[in-house]
Amino acid sequence: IGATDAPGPHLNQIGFRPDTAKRAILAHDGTTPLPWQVIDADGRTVAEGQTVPFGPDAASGDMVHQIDFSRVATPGTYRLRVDGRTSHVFAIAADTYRPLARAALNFFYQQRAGTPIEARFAGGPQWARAAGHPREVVTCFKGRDLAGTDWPGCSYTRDVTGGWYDAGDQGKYVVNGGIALWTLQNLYEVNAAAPPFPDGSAALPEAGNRIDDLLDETRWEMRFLLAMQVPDGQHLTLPLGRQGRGPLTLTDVDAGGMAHHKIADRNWTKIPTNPAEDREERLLYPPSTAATLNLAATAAQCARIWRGIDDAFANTCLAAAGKAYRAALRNPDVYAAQAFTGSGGYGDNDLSDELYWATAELFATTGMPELAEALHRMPLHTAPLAGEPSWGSVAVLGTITLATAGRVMPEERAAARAKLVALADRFVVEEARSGYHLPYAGTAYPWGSSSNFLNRGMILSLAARFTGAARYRDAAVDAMDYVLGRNPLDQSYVSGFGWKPLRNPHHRFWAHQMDARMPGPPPGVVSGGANSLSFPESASAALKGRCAPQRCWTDDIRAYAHNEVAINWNAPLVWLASELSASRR
Ligand code: 9MR
Repeated sequence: IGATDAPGPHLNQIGFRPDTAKRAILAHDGTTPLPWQVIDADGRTVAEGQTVPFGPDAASGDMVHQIDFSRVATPGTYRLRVDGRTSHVFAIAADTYRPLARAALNFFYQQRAGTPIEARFAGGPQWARAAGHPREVVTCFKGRDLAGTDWPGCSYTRDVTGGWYDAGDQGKYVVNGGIALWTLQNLYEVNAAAPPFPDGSAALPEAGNRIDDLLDETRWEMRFLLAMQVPDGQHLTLPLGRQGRGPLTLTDVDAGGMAHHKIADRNWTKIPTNPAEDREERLLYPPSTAATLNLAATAAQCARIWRGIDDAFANTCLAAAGKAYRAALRNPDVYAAQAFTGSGGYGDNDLSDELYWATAELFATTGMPELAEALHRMPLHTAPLAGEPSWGSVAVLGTITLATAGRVMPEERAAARAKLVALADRFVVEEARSGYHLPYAGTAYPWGSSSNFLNRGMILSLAARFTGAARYRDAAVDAMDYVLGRNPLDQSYVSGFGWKPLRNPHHRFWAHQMDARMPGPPPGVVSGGANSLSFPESASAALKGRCAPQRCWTDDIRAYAHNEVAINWNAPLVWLASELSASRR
């Protein structure tokens, strides 16, 4: 079989499970169906059919033909031939997703702050590094910010050593830490009967400690979030007003129990910067209600999960969650101060979803009727879900918890499941409008769009669990297929997986593209992916106004709005790859 230079059919580059949908897309200008064949390792045709012309597809900018070879279910290696073009070899195997799930989880180990990263856990000596920020005892930003607001600082220090670095930068943000941690804790919780990473299954220093490896990893971040809580009785100056852009502040507010929004460098560090060599000043930034509710939600979830495994830790989490929740009710509209350099904003003007999420988590943990009443009074409780989760849109995380976990009455559980299935139905309907047959028909690709696909895959997988209907699981596979190569760039957005993997993420340590002494990314790291909305630096500037949405991407370390990696993007990759690893039919 001779492969040609023309782009072959686009498909998931790691292959398929025997029992789920198998689709490929061919970009081709004609409108008459074309014959295709699936060819096995011995060169025999095992399936054939005709492409289904879709016509022009706005998201890719292509005229496309769809190919469905789902009926090929025998494990083996294959190629797909169509229009004189032959694909790379791909596999059909029951364990297609397992190596991806493992590698994607290992990203969190590699992002750990405050501890040396060891070659034997990191996959090789090139990824070993000395501890970054090994003793992070810090105090609050003091002085004038970019908006001219004066911050008095605080009279205490916090030991916030540990946690995960957020992304390609080395900031640690409570808001984004919250959704990433929730996602991994949820992966444990919905699989408590058959944990995806039992003790000893992951490459971790804690493996063998008789604690589930996924919980070892989540505890690393949970401890950090707990440390970000403002001590009791502390009166602080807090930002006032939407977007926290100042210059107004409220002085002398009882901030005890709130969470600082972030701990980060005063100024942006250059790329590359080995975390152990970061000499920039590190500071706590003012507390925000959003961070406080992220702490309340994840700590409540922690309290549930750890009960019976480590009761002392569960109690610590529960106490912190209650304190954070009360602090958020006392200070409900403290929007994150934004006028700083050196770190990202994670600013959010609508905190009703954060409140809903935290209330749902605390209710699921405690069963307190007051919390159920509070939930039922919120408009979000009866409203349809807005969409897949993101760091600033978290109501759906609360709904997932009500649907799957904790002390929730059957009617409450059923209503939450119905909302999630209705959301999944919207994603399934979108497939018919997508040339690449994706559960995402829009043409606005936001910063981190890979995570929109992965989070949709999570919602679809939950709907598959609740209903047993195969169409949801197949649509979840479609979402994963996009991330792993079924896209017009024929790009696997995950490092180390596929014939055209991510190579040059925006990252201060995996900066091989800029400095040959630095490593490239370890396997299992997902790029933010196509972004059709913002082109803030020179590497992507040439794309602006010239790319179809799915083509707005470049594998360049400088392209931070297109090619960064982040904990809230890798977390749903772990979730979905783990889910697709399990047999459910
Ligand atoms: O993921 C965030 C995205 O939704 C925002 O549009 C963008 C700009 O504010 O910031 C992204 O988050 C970045 C954070 O601010 C700093 N660390 C890296 C994150 C991923 O790029």
